[in-house]
Amino acid sequence: MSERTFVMIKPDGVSRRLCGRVIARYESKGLRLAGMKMQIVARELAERHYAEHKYKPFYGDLVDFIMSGPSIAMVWEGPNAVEVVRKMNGATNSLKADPGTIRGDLGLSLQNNVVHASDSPETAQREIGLYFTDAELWDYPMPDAAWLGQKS
Ligand code: FUP
Repeated sequence: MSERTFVMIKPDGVSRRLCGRVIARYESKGLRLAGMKMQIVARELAERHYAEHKYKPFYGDLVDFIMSGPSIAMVWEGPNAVEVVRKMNGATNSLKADPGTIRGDLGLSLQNNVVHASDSPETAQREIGLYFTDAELWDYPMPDAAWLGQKS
């Protein structure tokens, strides 16, 4: 069954010109891009996004970092998308993330870890709702699925 997940290319990924490579990985995996938006996240949105970390010592730095430059918010869709994207992103700390993952291959540190992705379908629904309206999310046929005679 198809599932949607929220993904962000963080300011470090944008400024280091890694967007194309990150997006290509999700596309190559067969996921479908359902929504995309570039912005400098407003403080209120950043605080709502990371509300679960509000009382952690790194919260202030995290919010400042996510607002430090333009980021790209995206919704990716496909079977098991939440788990698939988390695996592709790798461990939170880039220095501990396995080679072959986005953070393992491209990330610099715990904070500069290139991407964010939802950690559960429930979180995905909440985060997608923070960043996108329904009208900003797109459904369209996948030609490769049609060629294979599958439902998209
Ligand atoms: P993840 O789900 O992999 O994005 O990781 P978390 O939700 O645990 O953390 C969110 C972000 O907070 C991480 F991307 C980096 C930052 N962080 C720190 O800066 N210090 C920490 O000790 C833990 C997380």
